[in-house]
Amino acid sequence: MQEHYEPHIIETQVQSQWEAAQSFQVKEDPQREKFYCLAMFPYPSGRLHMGHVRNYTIADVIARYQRMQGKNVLQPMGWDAFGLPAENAAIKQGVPPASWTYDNINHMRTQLKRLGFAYDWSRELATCRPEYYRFEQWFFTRLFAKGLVYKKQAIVNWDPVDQTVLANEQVIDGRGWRSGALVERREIAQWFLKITDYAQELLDDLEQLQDWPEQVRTMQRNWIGRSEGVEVHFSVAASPTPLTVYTTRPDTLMGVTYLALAPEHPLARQAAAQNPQVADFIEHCRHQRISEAEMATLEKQGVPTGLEAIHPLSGERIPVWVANFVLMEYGTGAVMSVPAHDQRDFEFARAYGLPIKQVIAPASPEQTIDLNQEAFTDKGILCDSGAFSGMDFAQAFAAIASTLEQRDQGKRCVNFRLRDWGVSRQRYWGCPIPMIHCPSCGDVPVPEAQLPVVLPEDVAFDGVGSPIKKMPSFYQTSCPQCQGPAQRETDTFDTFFESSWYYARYACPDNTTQMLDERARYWLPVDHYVGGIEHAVLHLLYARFFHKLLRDEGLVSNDEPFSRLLTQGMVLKDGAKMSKSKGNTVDPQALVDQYGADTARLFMMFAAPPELSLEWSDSGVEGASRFLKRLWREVYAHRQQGPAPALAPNSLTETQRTLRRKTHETLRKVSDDLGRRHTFNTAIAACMELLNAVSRFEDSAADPQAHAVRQEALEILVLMLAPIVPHITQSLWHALGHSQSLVDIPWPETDQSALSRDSITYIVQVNGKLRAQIEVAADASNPDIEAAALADENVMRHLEGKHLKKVIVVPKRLVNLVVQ
Ligand code: ANZ
Ligand code: ZN
Repeated sequence: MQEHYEPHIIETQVQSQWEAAQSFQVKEDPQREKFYCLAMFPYPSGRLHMGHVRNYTIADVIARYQRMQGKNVLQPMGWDAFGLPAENAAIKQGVPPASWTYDNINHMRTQLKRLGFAYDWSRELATCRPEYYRFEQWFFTRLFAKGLVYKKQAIVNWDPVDQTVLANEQVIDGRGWRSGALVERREIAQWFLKITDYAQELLDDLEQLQDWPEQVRTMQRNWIGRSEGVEVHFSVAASPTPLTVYTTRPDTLMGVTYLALAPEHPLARQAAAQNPQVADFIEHCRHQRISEAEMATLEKQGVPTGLEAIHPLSGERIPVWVANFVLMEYGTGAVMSVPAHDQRDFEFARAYGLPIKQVIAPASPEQTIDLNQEAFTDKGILCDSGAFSGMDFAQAFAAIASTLEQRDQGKRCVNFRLRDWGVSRQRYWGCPIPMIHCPSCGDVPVPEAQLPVVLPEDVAFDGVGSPIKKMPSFYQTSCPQCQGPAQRETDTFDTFFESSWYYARYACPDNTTQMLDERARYWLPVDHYVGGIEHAVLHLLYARFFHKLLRDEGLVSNDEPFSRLLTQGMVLKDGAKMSKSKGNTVDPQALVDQYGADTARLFMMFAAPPELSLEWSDSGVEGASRFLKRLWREVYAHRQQGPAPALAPNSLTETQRTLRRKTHETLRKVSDDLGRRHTFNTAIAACMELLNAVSRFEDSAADPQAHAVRQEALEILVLMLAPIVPHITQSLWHALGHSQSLVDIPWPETDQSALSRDSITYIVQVNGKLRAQIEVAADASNPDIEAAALADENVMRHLEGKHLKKVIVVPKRLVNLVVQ
């Protein structure tokens, strides 16, 4: 054993041992419990950033820990390789997006290997390769055949100067990022996937995901946005078909004073044909990009159409307006406006002098409202509503819905905020959508035998439009049905398409004939998925949807792709998110170059629990490095005394027993921290304490049992740290006298007899109520006992938000915490 810790030497040695032994290549083994651990794959932007290092270290620690539990662990890695940054870089640097991407992949693969992640590299995939995307093209044609794919006109951001469609992130303050031109809304034909057919199931199955953060489940629930309401039909004087609105507040029906249409509503267009003021307004709205988030702050604007509708119950005539705050994409694209009880309707009515009619009174007489100031939006008791007056919300909902249904003037319905997934992108660097447009047969999918539709990679890329749109050799083709001349689709898939199924493809990346095979059924679902909270909705919802599509095609056998989800926090510097645009990044490569991979990994895992943000600190890195040096020194000094004899637990001195107890107490805690709580930072803190105890341990060279006790402590310490700092521990494991590779050693078992003999059970009370039982060493001091009581999870819950006034320790019996 070397006297000094030289991370660069041992890390490259250990990594080549793993590589030579193919230590992390795995095969399906039905005899063993499988564990599929996955971190969200990176976009190959050029270099790893600290967020990657944190993400991949967390997953690696979990994977290595589970392997030590004897499981058959799969941990793969690949590249989310299509996307806009490659196009932007290509414009700036004049290289084709493909070669830029492949260069980045090569560089980042080297960086990942240098960090020592336990990946099965034989399964590496890149989504920009035809071997990968051919199967999503095939799958898309399957979905088309099943009626789950359709084409419709949809709005895009159009840059009139560059003559190109812009992604949302390319629109800055309403202008094109390159040209600076005012962006227009333009309607073009695009492909959609019917995710709304799965809305209810996507919502219901969130209940299965108990091991997901509640926050993520709530975000998905809100995004899906199920609501129960009523569709009400209003007949319109000049129109043969009634105008239908969607409302969640049918109880306010008698307070309707006008109707409002989205600018894109067919009736609004009809009115525009006769009324230039309406036409102007619709044109004006085309330039206003309105997302739902912007709606709340938008200045409410509108024009009357001149049309009149008939109230279904009162028969009154009410005016129909066009308004900018009504979305065509939600409900029916038309609303019944109740200014007294809806704030948007209220503001609009005030701006245009429309009547405000109260029909809901507060349920409690104490509550006062002022309809001169704002709408009263709470649910309450109906007033001024004829036969419905006096009813509460639920009664009125039922009564009004039934009345409308009996008269054929409406029906109850469920609505989802979730929209169908528009997958067309008018971009070059993506997977070609496998469709052909024939002038006589219409849209025809590319037949299986002609797949993949390969994206030409060797292109001149200038950023003005997509090169394949200007490349007849790409888009000119013949119709698979009538053989006549036809045009290939030149749009590509949204890159979320590729990232929606990559986790499954890792099971069988070498299958050239099938998208997925029986190996996917062995490995799926992913047992532990690790990634950023920014993917809480889109990626994670699309992947859940895709998994259900795969299931319905018979390709996977369960309902959900990710059993457990961990969303890691951000990496901060000086309290701000580390990002290129802020110029406050620390390059992980420099960190690894200076200190080695183990220090980088240890720092990341020690600085914060995984879900919380992590503040970068140079002294934290120094501290991590010092700890590893000390560990090395301790093992070195120990082994200078030669090999240790067998441990004889029953003939130990008091100090020897104390160190053994500490060793096994630490093991018990670390097992729980790594396996269940995923609080790697507290696990590391416990290991540091154990190392302190080893250093303090008085060892008389004459007593071989002292040597044996310390050997055990160091071995267990090395094993516990192995998932976090796999290189140094592998070297130290050999130095401690073992020839087998550390990656094949199981997690050690706690020796209960080392723990229990000298421990006492204390009862912990909070304000006299039993809240926990804790095991405390017989010789523990009062502060130790107190600390152990306060560290208990259940006790912590009962202390939350309270003030601890007093702690009473009754020796050998109980701890009472007095709180206020
Ligand atoms: C009358 C009413 C009275 C409404 C009232 C609310 C309060 P959620 O709950 O999110 O589903 N709405 C319906 N379609 C719309 C569209 N296309 N654009 C903008 N707003 C639309 O929202 C349903 C409510 O949002 C509906 O209920 C409708 O306004 C409005 F005191 O109808 B309500
Ligand atoms: Zn044809």
